[in-house]
Amino acid sequence: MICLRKILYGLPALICIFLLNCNQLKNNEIATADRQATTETQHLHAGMKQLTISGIMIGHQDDLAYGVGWMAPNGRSDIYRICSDYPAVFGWDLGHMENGSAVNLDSVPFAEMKAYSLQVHSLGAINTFSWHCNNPLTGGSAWDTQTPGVVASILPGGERHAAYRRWLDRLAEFFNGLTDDNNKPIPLIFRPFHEQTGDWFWWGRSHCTPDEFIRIWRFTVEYLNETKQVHNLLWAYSASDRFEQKEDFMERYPGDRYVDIVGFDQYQQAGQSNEDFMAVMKRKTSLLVDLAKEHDKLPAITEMGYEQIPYPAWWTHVVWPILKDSGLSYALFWRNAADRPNHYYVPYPGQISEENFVLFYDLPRTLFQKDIQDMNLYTHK
Ligand code: BMA
Repeated sequence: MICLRKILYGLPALICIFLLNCNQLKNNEIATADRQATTETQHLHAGMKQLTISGIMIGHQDDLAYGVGWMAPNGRSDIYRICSDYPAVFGWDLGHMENGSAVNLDSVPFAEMKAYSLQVHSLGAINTFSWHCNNPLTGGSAWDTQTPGVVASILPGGERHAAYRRWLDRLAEFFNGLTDDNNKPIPLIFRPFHEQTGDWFWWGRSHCTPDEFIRIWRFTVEYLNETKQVHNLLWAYSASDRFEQKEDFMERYPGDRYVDIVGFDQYQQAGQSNEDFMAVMKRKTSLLVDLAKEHDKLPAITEMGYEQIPYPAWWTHVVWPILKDSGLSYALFWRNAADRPNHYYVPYPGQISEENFVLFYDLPRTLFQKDIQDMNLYTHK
């Protein structure tokens, strides 16, 4: 059932369902970066495009794994606790999988992440994976930027290249192992080497040349798609907040044949006024959406938030004005940590923006899980 609250207002959504069900994969044209992407993955890509007509999907990182004051496994979600609905997009992070660790850098066991991802898929919602991988040269964290030449070291011919292939082998096994009841790999979004316009990760702007960045990105795509036969990925290229012009955003862009989704990550900082945040976000979002149109990509805010949401009406007064006429596919809000009391980005019961989040949820064009479950994003013909 489509959620009733949105039927009342949601004519665009109904039109969208109609379009989704009668118009897919025109002329067998393959529009995904991976030309051998599974049919379901191509459907997801086409379906996400169509969905931008009816609204913007709302996402949350680690939504099912933990939240403020609770840890899984217990099938909870801070968004569900407030709205009786789940987000439409679920973010996960693969950091530490590269080492063969059983848990990720935020203590989520990969076995559970797999189960959650399958649950998300069965709900008709979307999974996106980022990768805060360790430094392959020093063994330090993703934030270890002291040693130069790390990206160069994992390129073909580099001293850590073989090790990097082993990392990708582990990711490939995970991606290929995410299979549905029919033994088909579930489509997902992969967002590696994110925030590359910033300097805080070893793959960041001041730690490798544009050419090195582009080469490692393309190698990663080709290795997973061709060597490892992973064909359930949409590739997301996502910048940090450090870009002013299109040229800054595009400096490390790997090319249209290697990207499906373009995005950026940006947070409202403590002390930053709502007006300032809205102005910056509107300007950058419009720049992103223009770029996405020029390159025929899906635009998204791949991370967003205001830590502790100190302003009670933030969702309808700040977030919605940014998103509402943007043309974005989705916006993903960051995690509600269970072990860091002040590190949360969506409300939980009792948080000061809880009521306002429900108003935001009730807006006809914010899309949550119940709004997209009947879109048959993966299977429509
Ligand atoms: C950051 C923080 C960290 C976390 C990292 C990767 O923004 O939330 O606590 O380890 O993301 O998820």
